[in-house]
Amino acid sequence: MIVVRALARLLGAVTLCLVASAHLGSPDTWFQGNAGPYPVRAVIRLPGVIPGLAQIDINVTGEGVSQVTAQPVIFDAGTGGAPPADVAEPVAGRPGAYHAELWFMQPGSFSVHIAVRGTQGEGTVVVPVAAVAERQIPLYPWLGWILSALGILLFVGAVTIVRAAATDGVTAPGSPPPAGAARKGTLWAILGGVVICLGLLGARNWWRNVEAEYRSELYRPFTAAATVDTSGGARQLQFTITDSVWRNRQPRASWERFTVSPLVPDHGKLMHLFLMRQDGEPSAFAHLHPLSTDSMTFRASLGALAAGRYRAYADVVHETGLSQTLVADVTVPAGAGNPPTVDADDATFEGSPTGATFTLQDGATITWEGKPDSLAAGADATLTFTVREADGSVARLVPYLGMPGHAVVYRTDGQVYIHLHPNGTISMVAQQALGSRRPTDTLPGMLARRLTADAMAMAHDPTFDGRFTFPYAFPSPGQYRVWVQVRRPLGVVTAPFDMTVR
Ligand SMILES: [Cu+2]
Repeated sequence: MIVVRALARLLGAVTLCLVASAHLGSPDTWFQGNAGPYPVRAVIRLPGVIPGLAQIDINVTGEGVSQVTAQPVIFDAGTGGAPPADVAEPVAGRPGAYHAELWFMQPGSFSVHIAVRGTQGEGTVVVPVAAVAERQIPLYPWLGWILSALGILLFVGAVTIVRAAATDGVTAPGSPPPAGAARKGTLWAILGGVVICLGLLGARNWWRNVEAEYRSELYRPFTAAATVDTSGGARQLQFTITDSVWRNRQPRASWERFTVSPLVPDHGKLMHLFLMRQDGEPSAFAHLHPLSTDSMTFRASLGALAAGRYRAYADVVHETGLSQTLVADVTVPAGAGNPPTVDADDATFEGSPTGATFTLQDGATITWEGKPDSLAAGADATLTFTVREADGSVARLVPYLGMPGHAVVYRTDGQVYIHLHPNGTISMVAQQALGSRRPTDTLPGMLARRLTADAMAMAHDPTFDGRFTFPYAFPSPGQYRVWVQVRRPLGVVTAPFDMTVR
């Protein structure tokens, strides 16, 4: 019985453990862009455990494609230190579709280099991926029972062998067992059983250590806190990174060497902060860009944001290309007057969805094209939106943070949050960081300085078509809200939409 209990405990130690994720409940990476002359769409599904096997689906449009490869490259090793690229296999019956599987052997900030070869030449694109252990795979009960049964069988077998060795083993063939052999055999069987149990106890301790080590390497985002400062009359949101790993720049887990590196501006902003009101309809929402007062504290004016209980999601990107979402709860008091937000890219909103089309203040509309009543979790649901002028013509859009439009997907229980762009779930600056790191970028901040200079020089001249898409699949069932933001002559505008995911 001791053995059974020890085995049960050994197996029970491997239990399910889900932690908050880097992307908050939306672990897959979606990408839409160009590999040289070839338009590429890719989804990278990480296993959530390290080491683990990632599933990569690539869709290439364009003629004459002869080969598609995928290669995982960790930030600080470069392509020279990466395993050779895997050739993605064409998917039968789906022209342009390719599938590859890549092993991620250590946690960290990776890029998946997708290379396309064909008659139009060769093109490569870098897709940033944060490969971190986010969960422990549970021991399935049926597997536990099978292993327990086999373990008991082995134990009984081993004890029987020891007993036989002490009795039959020392008896000449054909002759009867000597007197007292049965007692001697029982003693040896007990001794053998005790030795095996001690071995099992040792194995249990070893296993517990391995498990503790794995748990200490599980991803956890930086801890943060948010408060509202009303001392200056206007309401200022103060968002503070309270995490000791960041304060002391001392990594604890091995992957944290990627998060103690400087922050870099994404679309020119060090932090993109979203506030979602938690207490019911009409929903209130803000997209703010707090300025850093020191490396831990960020402040932004709350403008005309309605009072209420909010959850703040702050997106930051490290120089290593690792992006994180930091979460904090905050209560926003009613404001005295409505001071304007300071940053022209900031926007606050209060209102409720009105189906597939939302009418903006200036009479223009934003429509979710082909919006279904509900969607299946995990199903590819390219979200297409059209902005139309009041007269019904498709609008031309000036860039909002370098893009025609931004979208935030949020499950109303707060467990799923992700910021989408037409190029997918990836951060632009993470892509630049992973693509433009040089072997000479050996000191923290060297690459960050170059990326910051590049962001300043970013051209904002083009205008975009008023129709744009976000590649995405809703990760889990639930009630979702999607906020779409574009820039209009009167400023940044927001349109809310609801979606039920089954
Ligand atoms: Cu932003």
